[in-house]
Amino acid sequence: MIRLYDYLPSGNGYKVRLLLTQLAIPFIRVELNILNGETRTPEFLAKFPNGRIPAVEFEDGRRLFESNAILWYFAEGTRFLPSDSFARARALQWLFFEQYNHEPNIASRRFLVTHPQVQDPRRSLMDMMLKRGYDALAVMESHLAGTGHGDHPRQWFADNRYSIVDIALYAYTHVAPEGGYNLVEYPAVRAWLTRVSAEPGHIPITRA
Ligand SMILES: N[C@@H](CCC(=O)N[C@@H](CS)C(=O)NCC(=O)O)C(=O)O
Repeated sequence: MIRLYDYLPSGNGYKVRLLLTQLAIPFIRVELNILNGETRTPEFLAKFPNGRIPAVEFEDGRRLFESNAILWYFAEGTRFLPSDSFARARALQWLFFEQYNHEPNIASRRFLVTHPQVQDPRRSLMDMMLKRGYDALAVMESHLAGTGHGDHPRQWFADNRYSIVDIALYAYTHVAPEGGYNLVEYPAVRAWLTRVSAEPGHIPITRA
């Protein structure tokens, strides 16, 4: 069976947990405590040199890390990933956006706020992360509310239906208040969060 190396509070791990659950793909979840260096042991690094979860190991020994690459692999050929080439490029656009503009600010700030005991040089960047996280939320709000030139309101991020892009962006947006973000000025984002959580097979981030 597939083994998913995971850490329950992690939104990146949650993305994979959520998709596998919604696809009804069985998996064994291996919980690693990232605070105790359990992803930095010689054994783990020999398999996953990036030293981070989520990471997946298949029965035949193949391995995959990076949450959005894992989502892409499992979503291929399912309703969670468009087949049209432009829609797929749009999906990638949002997955890269999530990793470059959204996660490094919103997820990192949440981690630092919820783990005050962890010493981390990024603590000097809390204000910058707050500002950049709000910038990312504004981009999402504009897409969903359809406020751009010649634009229209949208329910989802890619191809007019729920997809791995919604999963990837939902993972840290719905817990953004834990990192000090107030979503009151993002009504379209809040309505989209409610839609995502109403999808069949949805599980909360706290569900192992
Ligand atoms: N870009 C990676 C980020 C993975 C990541 O930062 N994982 C964190 C938990 S959310 C981790 O394992 N940290 C442990 C460490 O750095 O030692 C992804 O999307 O999978």
